[in-house]
Amino acid sequence: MKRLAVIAAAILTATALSIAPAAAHATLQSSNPAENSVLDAAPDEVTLTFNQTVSQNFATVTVIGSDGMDWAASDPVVDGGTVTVDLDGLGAGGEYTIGYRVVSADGHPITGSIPFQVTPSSPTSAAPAAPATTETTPTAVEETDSGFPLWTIGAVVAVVGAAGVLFALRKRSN
Ligand SMILES: [Cu+2]
Repeated sequence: MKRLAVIAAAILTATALSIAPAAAHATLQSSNPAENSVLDAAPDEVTLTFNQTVSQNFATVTVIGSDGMDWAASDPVVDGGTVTVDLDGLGAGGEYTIGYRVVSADGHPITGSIPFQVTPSSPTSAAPAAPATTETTPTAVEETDSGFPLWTIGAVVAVVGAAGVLFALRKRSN
């Protein structure tokens, strides 16, 4: 029983470590809208193209406006190396930031953000971009991470493994 616990702990720890090894992981190749692009209308969807297949699970994409709202109107759809999220319009003209988090085939989470602008050509600029004032501007867009990060699995496994080792050691010292 004691030995079993030790073996189980060893296996679990090895499994946790095997999540880590680095193979070439996915990198973002392009996006639509492109980084720093200036659009005169809200796009229908956001597409991210990676250089290799990414995991069907764990993908999250947000489209955060300067109002702090997430305008992504669907869950991300992963098709090979392409991740798409629908937009159901956007808010006022201004800055938006695509925030993404995907897990590449080698298990590494890939995160990034892609800023773009929408400047409606209509004369009614509802929300003019405020010029630099001393007013505090909300710069940090907190990325809500609704995905289930792989590292938490590793952490849980590691904790379970450590507990098993501790248990075994404690039994031995009795
Ligand atoms: Cu990697």
